[in-house]
Amino acid sequence: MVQPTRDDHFSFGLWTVGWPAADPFGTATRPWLDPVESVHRLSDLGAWGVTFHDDDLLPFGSTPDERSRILTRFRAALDETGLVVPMMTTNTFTHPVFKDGAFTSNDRGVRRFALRKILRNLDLAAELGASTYVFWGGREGAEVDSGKDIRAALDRYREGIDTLAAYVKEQGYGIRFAIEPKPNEPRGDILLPTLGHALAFIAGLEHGDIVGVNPEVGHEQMAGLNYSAGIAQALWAGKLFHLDLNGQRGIKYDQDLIFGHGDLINAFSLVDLIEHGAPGGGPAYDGPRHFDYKPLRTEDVTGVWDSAAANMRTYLLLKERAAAFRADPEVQAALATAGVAELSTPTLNPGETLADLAADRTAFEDYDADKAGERGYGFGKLNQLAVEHLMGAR
Ligand code: 3MF
Ligand code: MG
Ligand code: MG
Ligand code: MG
Repeated sequence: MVQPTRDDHFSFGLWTVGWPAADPFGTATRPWLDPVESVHRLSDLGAWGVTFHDDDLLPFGSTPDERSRILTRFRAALDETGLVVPMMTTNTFTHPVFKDGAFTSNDRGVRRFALRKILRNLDLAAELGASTYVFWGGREGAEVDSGKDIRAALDRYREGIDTLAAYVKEQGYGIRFAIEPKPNEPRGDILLPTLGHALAFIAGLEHGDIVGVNPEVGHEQMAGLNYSAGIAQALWAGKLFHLDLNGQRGIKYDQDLIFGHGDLINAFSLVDLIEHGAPGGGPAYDGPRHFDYKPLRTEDVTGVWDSAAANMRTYLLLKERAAAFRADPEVQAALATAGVAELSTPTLNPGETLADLAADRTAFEDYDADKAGERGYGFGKLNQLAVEHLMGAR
């Protein structure tokens, strides 16, 4: 059960296992990793897919010859292993040209260059069969309030996404976009800082029908938010197109820990939600289980592959524990006490008007608010059952 298979749909970014572990205070602690080796190692571990930024595979500034040589080798590795490329994305953050952003740089030439860079990689994504294209706008932001007109920046962000979405439709690529929110790092303040901001932005797009979100565990938690609650809202909105699984311990820099190595209780409720759907039914997530983590800087190459395996193993263990939680009659009883299913009943009766409600004395005049206020919901007991299942104590 805890041995990953292709059916689990686990995918990894090339930039995760391939991170050489340079940070703002220290140089790399690990050698460059050949993407072809990553494909083989991930496949051996039971992964199903590999994802990447253009520059992860094809270094910035590669000549057409270099690009085709690298792509030939990479495709051969995919063919040999059967690994798929479910998602691709663009690096619009590393090169100094993007230091003030890509879609939202104050410099118009940079914005035009960014569009071209993304367009070229979208064509490659279509060729490789990717169905999701992620936009993480890490440099779309500012440190200085008066240095960025946020309204104009959002206009340009919208222009960029809509222009590219229109292109994808015209070309008939079966690709959907997924915006990845993050509150800060590398910019002091990043545009579309949370999943909620991104959903509001998407609602104002012309081509928003093919645009959803790619929320990352750590990014939402860096904003102090509840990841699984956010994922539930994205599912509710029909906008959970992809996700980035990892771990984070509180409001600090982006840790990209192994999945579950941060808020384990929230990871449990997340896996329960995306595997089983809401308690009263409702859509579960059927897209890739994508890991965007970083092997700790302290690890050697052995630690890289151990940590990749750990992400999948933790996910599968949580899936097993969540199934046991759902099946437990004591949990069912606790859910009933808490009234969880009752929330799915509409507040008004079918056909009932506000005038009918106003005439219903049992709803107000004869309603015993004090008595209702005495109700115990038993949420603490319910959560203890979750914790005990999570610990393998039940
Ligand atoms: C940074 C990230 C990014 C995105 C990636 C798009 C470099 O905090 O999470 O990883 O996930 O750019 O997939
Ligand atoms: Mg992160
Ligand atoms: Mg990240
Ligand atoms: Mg990410």
